[in-house]
Amino acid sequence: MVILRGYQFSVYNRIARIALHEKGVAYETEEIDPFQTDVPLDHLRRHPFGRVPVLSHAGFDIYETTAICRYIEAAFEGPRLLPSGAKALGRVAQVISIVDCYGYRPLVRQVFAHRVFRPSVGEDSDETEISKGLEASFPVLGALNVLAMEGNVLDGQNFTLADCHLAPMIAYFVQAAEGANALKSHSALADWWAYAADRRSVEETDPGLPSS
Ligand SMILES: N[C@@H](CCC(=O)N[C@@H](CS)C(=O)NCC(=O)O)C(=O)O
Repeated sequence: MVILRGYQFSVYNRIARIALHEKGVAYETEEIDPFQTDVPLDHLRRHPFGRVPVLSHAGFDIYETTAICRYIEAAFEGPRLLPSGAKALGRVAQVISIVDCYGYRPLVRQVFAHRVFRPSVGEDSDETEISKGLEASFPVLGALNVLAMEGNVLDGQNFTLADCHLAPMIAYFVQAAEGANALKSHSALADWWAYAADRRSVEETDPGLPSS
């Protein structure tokens, strides 16, 4: 049995879900909100840093989304989510690292959270966070646009673990008008998003907003 333990609105949770859907793996979910103070002890035993997601498969627990996705790719049959060529494989790892290190905070925690998510749950938002996030998002979008133009990754044809990783972040970012505008000026990345947004695994895992 496969169980994905995570928070429905988490982009990292969605990355793992997209990989599971792409592979055609049946799974159950256990909802854990890591932002609450009462994260269950069982979860902290599985994830010593108290974040989500954790994947459990036949008694084997694994956390860190990149590791989870690599495990899904190796453990299950289904379409391959990693290319075989050295350059493409390197680019997949590079996109994932860019997204984790430089993209998540500005795109999701600053722009999306303050412009879209917080208002949707009646929480205050901070315009300074949105401006800072937007400013920090430009080098990230620029770097990803260059990689998309090169053609080894985010090519709109071969769906890889890089696509799984980036799609939930862009899906949130473009819900803010500022985010949608910023994406438009990065045409290769915008073309990639037009392709990825229509992908069945991306559509099926859309968490919506708490208020919707
Ligand atoms: N490096 C972790 C990051 C996971 C992560 O940051 N998840 C967020 C939800 S999107 C979380 O659990 N946040 C809780 C917190 O920041 O306390 C991974 O790749 O799984």
